[in-house]
Amino acid sequence: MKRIMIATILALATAMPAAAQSQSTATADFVGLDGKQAGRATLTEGKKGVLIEMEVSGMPANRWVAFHIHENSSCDHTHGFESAGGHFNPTKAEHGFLAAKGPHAGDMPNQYVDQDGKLRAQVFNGMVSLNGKNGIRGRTLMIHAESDDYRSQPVGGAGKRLACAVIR
Ligand SMILES: [Cu+2]
Repeated sequence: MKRIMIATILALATAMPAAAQSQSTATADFVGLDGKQAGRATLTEGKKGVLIEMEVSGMPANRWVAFHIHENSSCDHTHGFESAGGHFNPTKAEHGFLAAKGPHAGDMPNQYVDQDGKLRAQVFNGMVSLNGKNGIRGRTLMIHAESDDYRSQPVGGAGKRLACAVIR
């Protein structure tokens, strides 16, 4: 049994470097307000956008929370992740899927946190790419304490920033 597990781990380890170096994939490690790692996202670029797959722990249980791409490349937990800046908004649009002049390219649907405080999600954002003009590599993924109302300016009432991840 042990031998089989070691073989599997080795196979995974040798398969991983190629994917990590690819221009069409990225990873983002989430940091919580305590400064500790809270989870991870993997990002894969498709022809018309980016697929974001993630799992983050220590989030508020049984609640919908806002999830955005913010513009800066910094997650400073000592100042509530303000260093990440505002939403990624290359077209100077309004915030919100339901706003008259929205949305920001970094706007994404609210996500649900399980009763164990884990947010598990797979989200496709068709307004961004990993590299180039609308590229999000070097920007940040952000999870908030409240849900996004998809209308209010400039952040949809999303509340406190709880977890932040720089896309690398
Ligand atoms: Cu946000």
